[in-house]
Amino acid sequence: MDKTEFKQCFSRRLAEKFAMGVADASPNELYQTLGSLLTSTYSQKWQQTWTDYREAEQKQAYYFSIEFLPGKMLKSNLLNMGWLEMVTEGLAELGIDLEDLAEVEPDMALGNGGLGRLASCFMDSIASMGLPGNGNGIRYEYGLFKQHFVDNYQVELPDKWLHKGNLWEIRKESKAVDVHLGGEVYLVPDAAGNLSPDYQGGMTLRAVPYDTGMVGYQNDIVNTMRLWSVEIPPEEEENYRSIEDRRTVEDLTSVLYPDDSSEDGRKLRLSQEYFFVSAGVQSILRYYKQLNKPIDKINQSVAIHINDTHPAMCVAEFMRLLVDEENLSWERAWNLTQEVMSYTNHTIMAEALEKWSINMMKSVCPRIYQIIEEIDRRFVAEMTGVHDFDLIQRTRIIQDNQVHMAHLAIIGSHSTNGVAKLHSDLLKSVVLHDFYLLYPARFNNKTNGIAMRRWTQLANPALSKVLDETIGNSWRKQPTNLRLLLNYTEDDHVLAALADAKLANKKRLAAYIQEHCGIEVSPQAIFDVQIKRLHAYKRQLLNLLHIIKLYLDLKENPDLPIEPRVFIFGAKAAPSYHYAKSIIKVINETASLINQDPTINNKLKVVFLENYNVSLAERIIPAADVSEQISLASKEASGTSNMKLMLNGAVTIATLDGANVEIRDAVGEENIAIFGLTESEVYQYYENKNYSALSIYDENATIRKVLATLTDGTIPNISAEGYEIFDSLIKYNDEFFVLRDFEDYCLAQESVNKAYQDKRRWRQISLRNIASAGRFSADDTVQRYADDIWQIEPVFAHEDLRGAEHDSYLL
Ligand code: 26Q
Repeated sequence: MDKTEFKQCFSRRLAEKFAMGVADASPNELYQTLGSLLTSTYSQKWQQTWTDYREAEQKQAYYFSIEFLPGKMLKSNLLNMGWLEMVTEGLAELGIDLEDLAEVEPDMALGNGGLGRLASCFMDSIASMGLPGNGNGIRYEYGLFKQHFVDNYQVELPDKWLHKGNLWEIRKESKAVDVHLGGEVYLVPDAAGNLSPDYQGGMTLRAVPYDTGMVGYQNDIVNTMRLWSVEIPPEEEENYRSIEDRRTVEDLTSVLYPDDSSEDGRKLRLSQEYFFVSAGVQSILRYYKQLNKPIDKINQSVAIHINDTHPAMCVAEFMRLLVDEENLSWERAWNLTQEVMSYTNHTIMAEALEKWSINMMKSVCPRIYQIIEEIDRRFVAEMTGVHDFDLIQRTRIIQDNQVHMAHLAIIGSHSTNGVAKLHSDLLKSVVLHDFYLLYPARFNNKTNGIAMRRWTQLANPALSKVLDETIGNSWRKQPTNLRLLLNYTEDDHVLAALADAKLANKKRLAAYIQEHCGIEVSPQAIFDVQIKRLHAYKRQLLNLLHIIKLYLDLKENPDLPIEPRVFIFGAKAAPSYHYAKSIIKVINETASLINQDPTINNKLKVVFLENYNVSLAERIIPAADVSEQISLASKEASGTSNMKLMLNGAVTIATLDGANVEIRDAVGEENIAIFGLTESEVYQYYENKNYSALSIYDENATIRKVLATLTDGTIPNISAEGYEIFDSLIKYNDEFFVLRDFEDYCLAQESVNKAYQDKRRWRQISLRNIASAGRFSADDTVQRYADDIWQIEPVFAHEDLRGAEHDSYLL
């Protein structure tokens, strides 16, 4: 479609939908119009993709994730369809700014953070690599809460993201399945004498899928992300008369649990997990059976991926359907299950390892519990005599009246992977060491990646333009070609162009900060960014303590030669995470103190942006000079904002944790500021039990001075929070070794300050970071999953199956 055609189509569609002309339409009406033009255009490719997959009879992967975090989809779909430039220009000629209408789209925020965003980057990459892969998750009525600050405290508001409808989704009532929850199950002999389950009581709910097209990057492929929503089956209506009963059902897919990295243990959460697992697995089986292939060859057609343990019940649900419904023997079903399933671990924090009490699992999904019991029984029987008793006791699924979901996922699958080299090594040597002894061949690493297109082409057009002009545009399809930039490290013209792009992005962010926080920041200052969920192990506190130190230093010596810096935070705390909320309060109060202090003379500003989400990330990341990746070594499984910031030319200050290690290897030691304990030093402290925060405090006057501000009134309005944080460090011995790393962190910060003072050197370091980020493309990560774990291939038949007239997005 060319621009002239587009303008005609757009105006016609607007008239049809709203009986309006461009001059009268609101941004929302324009957005709805453009969106519907896109969906009606790609739906043809979508249907074709379904047909191709069916006819090619190739294996497909299903990515089960309780979270997806796509953010806004309009511009990403435009880009992937190859329409972005044409539509931007066409709309401009109609007097419309694409940005204005893109702003109208609510973020699709059905995830907490890294894990959910990774799932969405993978969806983009799977489609863009032409791979047959689908997403499977929950269509929450409310996304992650919206964060507001009131008196510098976090307050949560509901995210009613669907209130104006969602134009990307299609409700597929004909593909609904029933899910049984609760009640009791008895095993009774059938006519052939086999035991079969007899369900008593409980409730049967309808799972209705809403499909969203995942448009591949300029390759005519449109895959599917299928999200399930609960409904009362029409034939059950009379059983749900009261508002309370109806509410119990509707609650099931109402809200996303807002805790990341902490086990919750509530019944509704377990019900959510079983609901989307059962709906997804049933729908996969139904589809497979329509192909008329033998059930015991299903492993050749289906790969199911378990994203963290939340969907681990896939193992038992798949067994249930094969054994109870398809009448396969246990042994055959078990082999198929293990071949179909694979599992990714995203965490090393013990408190995040999911466990459910036997009683709760029995009450939510009794048949699944029976099956897990049998899996566990056979596991123990098989291992007995081969491995020692203690090892078996530590690795079995059911222990201490609890079901260990990671154990179920590992035992029931053929692959367990971590998300960065260091993390995968730690899984083998520490966290899942016992399992590594049992199944060494199952363990592998798949370092995370990011959707390069969103994080450069969409988020940073200024940088993209400089890249095109310098190294050509091949990096857009092949991000490792960013390496070509290294030929220009000594080219002052290119260094200046990159710096200009960065400055333009900083001006844009500065305007946003002015508008939303009423704080004036200079775009010439260093923009120092820490954006991620608020969690003690991520150590936003370390960042804060360093800020307080700078503040005290400047108060003492206003002429201190430091580059002006703006410290920018974006972070939500889980609503029930008291300590994390206290950190937010203290950062906010420190910000007020510093920003209003005229003696600081604008050398220091602190900005905590409200409601950090994907859209805000797209605004902040292109404007960042410094990337804070300062988790305690061994605690951050990978991190992905580290990759996004590097790609956008920020210089990283980091501990050797997660993917930071691989970032250092890629960019070279001279182009990153590494500090702090290593993972093995951290483990040594654990082993020797000899960490003493108090001794560090006693021996370090700077630390004493900085910590005093928490309780002596220097930082106003934080008496409770200040003591809480002080006590966490001194009384409770500083769980995440903040004080131990403080001095080294300050030195690293000084080196960053110094590097920035040499403009040319800074620009070169920034260039080397951009040039080295290509290896973190999610396209490559996903290709490794496809090759090593899922064994899926692009549908090559594609080209032949479709006529030439379908070759581009024609209307
Ligand atoms: C569990 C039970 C009950 C309620 C909530 C949860 C829950 C929800 C979300 C537990 C964990 C999460 C999210 C974890 C997460 O985002 N982990 C991050 O995954 C990223 C992608 O691999 C990594 O880069 C990060 O290092 C890791 O922290």
